[in-house]
Amino acid sequence: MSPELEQAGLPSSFTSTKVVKNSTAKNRKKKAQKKRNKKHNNKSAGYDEDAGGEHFNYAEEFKVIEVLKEYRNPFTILMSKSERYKEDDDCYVEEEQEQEYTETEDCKSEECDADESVVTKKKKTDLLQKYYQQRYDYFSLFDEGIHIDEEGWYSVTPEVIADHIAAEAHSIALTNKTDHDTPVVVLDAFCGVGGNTIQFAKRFDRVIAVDLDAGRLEMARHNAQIYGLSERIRFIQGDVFSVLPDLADEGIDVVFMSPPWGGPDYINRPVFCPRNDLLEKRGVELFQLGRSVSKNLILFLPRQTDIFAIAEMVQHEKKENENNNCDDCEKCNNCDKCNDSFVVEQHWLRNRLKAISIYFYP
Ligand code: MGP
Ligand code: SAH
Repeated sequence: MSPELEQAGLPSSFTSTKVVKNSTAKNRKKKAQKKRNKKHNNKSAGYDEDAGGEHFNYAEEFKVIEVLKEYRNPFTILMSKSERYKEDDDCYVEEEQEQEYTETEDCKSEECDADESVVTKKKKTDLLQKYYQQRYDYFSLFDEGIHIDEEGWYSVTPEVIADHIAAEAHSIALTNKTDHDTPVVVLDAFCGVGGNTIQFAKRFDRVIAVDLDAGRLEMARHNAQIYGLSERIRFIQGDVFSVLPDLADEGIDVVFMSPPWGGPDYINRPVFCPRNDLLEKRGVELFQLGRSVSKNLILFLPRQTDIFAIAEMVQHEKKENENNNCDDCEKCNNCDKCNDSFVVEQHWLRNRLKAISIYFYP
């Protein structure tokens, strides 16, 4: 166990941080102005805008559980400048990986240079090998005959993380449920090979699992059978954009979305834009669709997701529904009704930041 985690009293296998956003654009502008005024005073306290002070800009925006802030600065994933990202200590991992793929022994030979497909194949094999090594992280019952295809390998949510999300989702569903006599239902809009679906089925009365790919959906059904949970899952093959509107009357308490991030190369983007990098620039539409099915929405996204773009999506939604604001919202900008808030959670596995979840709920 790392000394930091031991000190924090956290398990080494899995920890999660909650970052609560609670700030409007106006507040941000005011804070930015305040910060500019303070810039020179702050230099003595380690704040230096020219040398990476943007960390601190973000830090002021968010409220963080202190002990985890000490463990690892969660704001390193939120930087918007690519140069900054490259300079960051954590970045060596990605650079190392890139080297590994382009400079392997085979690739240096003339023969290999001449045949690009060999390089691609090698890269692919190495990549799948990396995921295969983590097979028990993905499914503890892997040896019972779990089925996974290529996209499944690089997209499946590790079991301990999926279990944690399921617990959070269930608690959100129960808290916001009005009719406690009806079943507690979750929609897994991108079910893949079933990493999340299976963990949801452990806690929820009913799970609706949707995926565009019939083969992968069948794998999810098969895998759920291995866990003895397929009975409570309804599998639907189709495109979320056409399937979800028809599910509005299904009494869905919470929607979970783990869409494709553009393949394993998603990590090479310094910042992942939830508007443009999801489903051919349909990120905003996806968010709105999820919220139209249930106000309780969870998005599972890359670790380097631009959180401010998420905030903008929420604010836009607020503006569209101005009736929900308080009577004096323009001036107020600070009451519960006018303030936007959502929770960002980092998912760590063996000291590695794997992904984030963003929880939206009333
Ligand atoms: P990763 O960064 O591709 O690999 O995925 P790895 O080896 O787990 O990370 P490393 O930094 O330790 O090397 C990290 C996690 O993100 C995976 O376990 C999946 O849960 C999730 N994930 C990755 N991709 C490419 C996708 C995707 O396209 N969609 C979804 N929903 N999840 C993904
Ligand atoms: N959470 C899953 C992984 C999801 S990967 C797990 O743990 O196993 C993303 C999935 O979204 C892929 O299986 C892909 O087939 C599916 N998908 C992509 N576009 C889609 C769409 N428009 N509608 C529904 N599913 C889609």
